Order: sequence, then structure tokens, then C-alpha cells
Amino acid sequence: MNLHVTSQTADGASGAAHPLDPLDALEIAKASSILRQHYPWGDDLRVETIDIAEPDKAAVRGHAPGDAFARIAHYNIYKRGQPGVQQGLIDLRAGTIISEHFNPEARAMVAVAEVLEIEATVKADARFQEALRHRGLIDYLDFMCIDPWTVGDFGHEIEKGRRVLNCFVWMRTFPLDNYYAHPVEGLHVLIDLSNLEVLKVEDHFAEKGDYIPVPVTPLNFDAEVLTSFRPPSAPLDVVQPHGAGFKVDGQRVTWENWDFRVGFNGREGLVLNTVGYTVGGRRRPVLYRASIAEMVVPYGSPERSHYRKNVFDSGEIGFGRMANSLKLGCDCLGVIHYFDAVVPDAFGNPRTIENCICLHEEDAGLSWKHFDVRTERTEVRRARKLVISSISTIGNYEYAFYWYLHQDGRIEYEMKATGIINTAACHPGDPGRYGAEVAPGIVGHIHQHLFSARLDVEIDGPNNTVVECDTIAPPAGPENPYGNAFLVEETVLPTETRAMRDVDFDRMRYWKVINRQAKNWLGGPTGYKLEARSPVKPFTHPDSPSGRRSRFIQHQLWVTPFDPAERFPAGEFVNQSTGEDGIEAWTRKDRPIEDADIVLWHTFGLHHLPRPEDHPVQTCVVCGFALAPIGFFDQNPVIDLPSQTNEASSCAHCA
Ligand SMILES: [Cu+2]
Repeated sequence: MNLHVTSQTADGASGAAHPLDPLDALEIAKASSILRQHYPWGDDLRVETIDIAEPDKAAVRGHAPGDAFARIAHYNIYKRGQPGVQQGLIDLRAGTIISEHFNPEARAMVAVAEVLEIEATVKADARFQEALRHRGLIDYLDFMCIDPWTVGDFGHEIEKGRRVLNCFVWMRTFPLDNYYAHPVEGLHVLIDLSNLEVLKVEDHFAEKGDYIPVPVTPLNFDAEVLTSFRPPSAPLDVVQPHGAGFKVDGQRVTWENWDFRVGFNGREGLVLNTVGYTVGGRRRPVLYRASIAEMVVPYGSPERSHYRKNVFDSGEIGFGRMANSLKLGCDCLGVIHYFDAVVPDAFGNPRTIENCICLHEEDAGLSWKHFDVRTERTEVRRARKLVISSISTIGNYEYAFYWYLHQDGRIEYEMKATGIINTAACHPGDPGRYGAEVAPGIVGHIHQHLFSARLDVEIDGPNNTVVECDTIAPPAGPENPYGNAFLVEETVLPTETRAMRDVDFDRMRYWKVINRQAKNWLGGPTGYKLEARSPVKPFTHPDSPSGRRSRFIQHQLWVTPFDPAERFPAGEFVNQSTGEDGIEAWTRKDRPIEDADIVLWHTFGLHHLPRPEDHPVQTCVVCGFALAPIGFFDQNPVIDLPSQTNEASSCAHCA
């Protein structure tokens, strides 16, 4: 990042080395200053997004080091106190706005700075204080923790034309206490985020007075508060005495046969750009771009205000904006290269998230082995992988993103979910039908975490085709005389509506992306297989208020022809969306997707009825997928791994 800043050009545009490089701090500051001149809103100007508007693929593919290239910023801004989002493009080199469009129905994503203002406002509200008084909790006013949640679109009159959030309440019992262990059940505050007006304070139990008591058992995780620890384990160090095996040049990374560029933006967070694998001296493209483009967490409880919980932590809040600064030796072990990331704050100032993206190598166990019984020779190779990761905190929860590149051409993705489950209070022993009691008087409601991986593939070039592969057993009879027969049947997915596909255990279904112009040594198309490892059956009704907004969850695979405007599967503006925009609307066009520049959208995730062991903090629960070469290489691509013995390994029981 330092290199970036020092190599800036005199006009204040960046020293970006490549058209896909994320905007740096200077570029974000320049964009903000252009916006402030253009929109006469003074202190009321708020910035949701300033990020790189990615140039045409042809320009990127044709780019050579040293070539001049455009720097265009995409922006979403809004005026405090008014709904709607102003969207546009800025030519950073020319210093001009080149397009603008006002979306009156759009609601900007929610910024942390806004959320932090809410707590004080709610606590000062007389209706809120009155509700606490009724519950005998007014003495704890200072200890109340007010978490606003996005509301979706349930057609409530009071919310129309406003930018609103619905607050849930927890409380501390001492300053470092884990407040999520003390939910104040049934007390909600609806607030207009634009002007911080408290619209409604609702206590579901006020009428009958049949309050669920606040569970008060302390359940903590802060090392300052915990009193007993197990003895530390024996040291386990990741040591690379000669340094890491990767090379980093700006945003470009090369490792083993792989090369790619690290991207980042405030909404998606980590992005991998132009991922290619070099074999026999020839660089072969695999992915043009890969990101987690959306996610939603639908909760299953229709009780009280819990029915509203259907949150899009990416599209409503922003994984990138909420990314952590990672700590060496804690978040990441080994020989680490960190990338900083820069996002705009709510006022358009560049905010650098230091050590935001972690790059390192890990041992990946056994790669391959064979013992030849006749020669009594053993050949064994170990594998290693390159890990590219970042971690985002969204309220009570953490999402840790891990991309893995393997030496053998596989690409894996893991989403590790950790942090604190969303807690509610229940009468001890009676969590109701829609959740599980995780601690006395604390219920974790059933929910799912569904992610959409946007995989802009370019297997051996831009024109790719998706093939569905089903295993079938012919009916017993002449075609299957011994009853043992089974085989794979392949079906090309020709258009968008024919490519809305689900996993099928009965057919051991998988999908592969092939390039029919590129042939392997067997004469077949080269390709990559999508391994859907974490399919999730959605239970949210697709036509319900929450389901309409998250139709991408209804299928594990969607395929669209590349359109630069189609970036987010739940639509460009998700906060309080009604569901008209997004992948279901796009695919209705039923465009052809054969031998075309296509994008795969893979829905995967977690199905989660919380366990007591998920509380007070959940150990990482993992979901993900993999892309594995299938006929991409002519043979095992790591047959050429050198035969080595790890000299640092030692015998634990030998004298
Ligand atoms: Cu969960």
C-alpha cells in the first residue's frame, strides 16, 4: 500500500498498477471532493459506496504493464434526512461526474456511524424509559444495548417512504459483560434512521404483563472476565525459514503455478480477480472474478418481532466495510503478507483497514502416495495451499472468508461462521417450537445463512458452457442385466431459465463449466467442476415478504450471461427492497448461456438450529464449495512435485 501512495501521479489520481486495482485513499478522497462540489448538500452528504467501476473486460485483458488506463469510481450517496440514493460514475482522471441517476425508492446500506447514534437516541426516549419502568428495569437504563436490525418490506404504513430500522434490546450487568446473554425479550423500537426519530416503542408483553424475565446468568468470553483457563498446549509454530513461497507485487500474487490479483470493496469485501494457472509455460485463465456477492440470514420464528429477521449482511451492511484489522499470531499464523484495504466512511473520508486481507501458506496434508509392492518403493508428496482470507464482524456475528488455491488446480472456498448467535429470552425449559434453549432462559432461533458466490468464470477463455452431470442406473432388464449398471448423463444448460438448478442426491448431481473451443489431449473440452458441498434447502416461502427479497436462495445454481450491471443477486439496493431487482428478474429474460461469457451464482450455506455449544461464542462452523479441474489438465498436474522429506519433523517418542 505504501508503494501505491508514493507512486501517485501529480494529478492526484492514484498509482494504481492495474485497471482492477481497488481505489486507494487518494482516489476515494478525490471522488468525495468531486461529489461535494457537485451536490450542494453540505454536511448532509452521506456516502454509502465509492468503489472501482470495473473497466470492460476487453480493456483488462488487453492491458499490458505500463499502459495508461481509466480510473472510474462508482458511487452511491444520499442526503441525510431524505430517502433515495443518488448513484453515478466519476472519471477520476478528468475530475468529472460522467453519469448520475437518482433512485427514489432505494435505501442506502446502513453505516456503523449511524448505528452508533441510535443507542443514545433510544435510551433518551420517554416511551422506551416507560417500557423499562414497567418491567422494573429502569435502573439499568445505562446498561441497555440497543441493536438495530434491518426491517425488510412487510408493507407497514408507518415505514413507507422512510429509512427505518427495528431495534432489539439486550443488557449488560457490568461493563465488560456479554450482553447477548441478557436479552430483553419482546421490547422493540422502530426508528427512522434518516432523522433519528423514534417511530414506535413496542413491548409485546405490556398489555398482559406476562413478561419473560431477562436471563441474568453471566456467560462470558472476554479473557478479562473469565477466571479459569486450561493449561496452554505445546507450542505449534508455522515456520518458513526461507520466507513464504508466494510473491506479491502490488495487488498481484503469484504462487506455485497460480497468479491472481487481490481485489476488495466495501460491499463484498474480498474479491479475487483474474485467476490463472500456468502449465507448460502457458498461462490459462480460470476465473475472471470471484466474490461472495450476497448473503441472507432468514430466521424461522414467527413470534413477536422475530418474523422480521431476514438480514442481508452484505447488501444491507457491507462485508468489506465491516472487515477487521487482523492480528499477527492470532488471526493468522505463519509467514503472513497483509494487504490493507480502503473504504469510504459515511462522510466520504477514506478509511484504511490495516492488515485487512491475510495471505499465507498452509500445509494441506497428503497430496498423493503410492507404494509399489513389487519394487517396494514408495512415492509420497505433501500438499500445501495458499490461503487468502479476511474476517468481517456484523453485529453479534463474525464471518471469516477463506479462499484456498491448491497446487493441483483446485480452488476452494470456506466461510467460517463464528461470533455470538442471535439470542432471545424464553421461560427456562420452554424455548417454544422455533428454537433451542442454549442456556437457561436463552433461546437460539432456527435460521440459515445463505451465501451467493458470484463466479465469473473464464475457463481457458471467455466462452464457457455449463453442463449438468447426473448419475443414473438403467432399469433392470436387457440394458442392465446384472443390476450393477450406472453411468453419468450430461445435459448442456442452454438458457438462463433452464439453468436454475438444484442439487439432487438421487442423481449425485454436479455441474461443470467447460470450454468447447479448448481441448485436452483426449479431445474433450477443458473444464472445471463445481462441487456444491454445502447446499441448503430454503424454508422461507419464495413469495413471502422475506422470500421475495431473497429469491436467489431458492436454487443452488443460477447461470447468467455476463452483464456488468448484474452484480448482486438480491439486487443493487437491498435495504428495505421489495424484491423486484435481482437474479430472478434478470433470468426471466432467458438469455442464451452456451459458449458465452457466463457467470455462475452458487448458493450455499449453513442450516442452523443453535446448540448449547454455540454459546456464548460459537466455534467456527464451516460451509463452502470447491472448483476442481475436470479435463482441464491432461494428467495429474502435481505429478511433478519434487520428492522431499520435511527435515523439521521429529519423532515424539524416540529417545
Ligand atoms: Cu447461525
